Amino acid sequence: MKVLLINPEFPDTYWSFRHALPFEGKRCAFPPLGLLTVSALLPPSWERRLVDLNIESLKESDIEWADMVFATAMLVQKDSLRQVVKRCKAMGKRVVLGGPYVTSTREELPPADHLFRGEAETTLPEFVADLARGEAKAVYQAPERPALSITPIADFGLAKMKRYSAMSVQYSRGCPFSCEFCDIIEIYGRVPRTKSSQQILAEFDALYDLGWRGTLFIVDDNFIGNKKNVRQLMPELAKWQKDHNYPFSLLTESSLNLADDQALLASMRDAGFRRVFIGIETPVEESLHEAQKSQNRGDLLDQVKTIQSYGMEVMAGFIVGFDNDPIDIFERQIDFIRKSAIPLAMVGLLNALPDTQLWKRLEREGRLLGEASGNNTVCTFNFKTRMDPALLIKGYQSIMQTIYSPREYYQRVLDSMKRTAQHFSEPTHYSALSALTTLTRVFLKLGVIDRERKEFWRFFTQALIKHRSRIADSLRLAAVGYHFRKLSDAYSEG
Ligand code: B12
Ligand code: SF4
Repeated sequence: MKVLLINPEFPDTYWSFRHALPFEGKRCAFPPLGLLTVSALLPPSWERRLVDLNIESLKESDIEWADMVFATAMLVQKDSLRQVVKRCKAMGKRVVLGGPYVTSTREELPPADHLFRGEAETTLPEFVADLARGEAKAVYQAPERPALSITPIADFGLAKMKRYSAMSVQYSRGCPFSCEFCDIIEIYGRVPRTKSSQQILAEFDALYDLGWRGTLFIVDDNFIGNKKNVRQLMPELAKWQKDHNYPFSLLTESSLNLADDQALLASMRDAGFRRVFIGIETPVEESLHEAQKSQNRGDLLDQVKTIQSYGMEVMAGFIVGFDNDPIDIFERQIDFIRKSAIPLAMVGLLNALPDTQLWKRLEREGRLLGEASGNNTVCTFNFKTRMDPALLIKGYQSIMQTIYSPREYYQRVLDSMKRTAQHFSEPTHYSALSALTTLTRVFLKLGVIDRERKEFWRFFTQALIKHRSRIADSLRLAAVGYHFRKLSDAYSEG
């Protein structure tokens, strides 16, 4: 059996990092871990190929080669998914779909032969057996959420690693909180399930043996969802990193209550965590209450500062469009982001995702307008907002323009670098040649061609004086800032 695994294309959003990747000569930020996991669940004798449309195009010869096509998708990939299915069906292929979009959408899906709803650890082996008997079903619905002890090591070798700027692993699924807008807890549950320490370290080994060095994204919904297990893992992870001379710079997602646990923060620092993404959402208490985000309470700015003091750059999600947002919400978000020293502040408009508590409430209130695009940075709503939508969009654009204006952004980077200053030096895995190439590209684009070059040199001089040992980090942040500025320009025009 020959299986072609396809990851559809993402639109140009914050997380695509599309305008920043060319600086380091990469095509895409992260590999499609869902498909790499699916591949590992297939019988070893089956042949497989991966085509990630974010790094390459889908050739007719690839489709011809395959007996079966497996595609995944998030909501934001649905248009590309539709095209993929159309092409593969037109060439007479059996098409299998799975992933978060297929699991949670209420829309009509493209005409595939087999649909997988939910996690595939138990349903895929069932499908393989059914297929052998000629009795494969049209829909496979995972009966329950499987224990991660049965999740195999992802087939990392299938990915063209050099084209990605980071690799991904997953330690846990699910989150114990109950934010109203969140579909994680609907798809992956409220009881966080983790892999064992041996399992995750085996994945670190696999990536190390394949030659990966650099950023590793632990893609958990909430890394500290099961604190007991994470506390056990940390010393082992720290030892692994030390034994291998710190090959991976770790990035993960966590809830803000990470700030309450200084022992855990210290152990994460020791294990090599250098960046953490946090859902802060809003500084407005009433809106946090509305969103049932009870874990974000107290002095949020102070909590961000605590995390930064352990050497971790904080990245964060922010939302505007809550019913309780006051008229000055835009200024308040800007003010908070400025004071927080969070360079990568991902601000989005509230959207209701299918099956969430928010979706159900808006449906009850007769305010739901249809399914969202999944891209919460395009200026549309899928529900009737309390605030005038035109005002919301204008305010949203003003936040984007302000926080990504070069002077504001570079100041936040410098503030963040000051707060995260530690004694660890730059990772040793950067090759001198690639560092030099990146440096040249950044200098040329941001220091010579770009209209904001004066701000760049002002920033770079400061970084050189104050953070000489972290030049690679400052260049990375300058490149990412350019990406966000490009996006904010595009949104303001749109
Ligand atoms: C890592 C990640 C990303 C990475 C993407 C990496 C990549 N290339 O895939 C990045 C950071 C880029 C990203 C971005 C976004 N993401 Co994201 N992301 C995740 C996260 C945290 C982990 C994904 C992952 O690797 N999981 C591990 C694998 C093993 O799990 P899995 O994909 O679910 O796969 C299992 C099953 O679903 C199934 N399966 C999956 N595919 C297939 C295919 C077949 C054929 C079969 C049989 C089975 C199958 O088998 C697997 C094993 O059980 C998930 C949450 C989550 N827990 O999954 C959100 C999640 C997928 N993201 C989400 C969203 C909304 C986004 C953004 C739109 C956020 C934003 N507003 O900007 C952006 C859009 C991307 C873009 N560039 O425009 C939503 C999707 C909601 C939806 N209904 O589609 C999720 C569920 C989380 C959330 N609620 O925020 N994301
Ligand atoms: S903390 Fe994050 S993952 Fe957990 S329920 Fe809230 S939004 Fe979802």
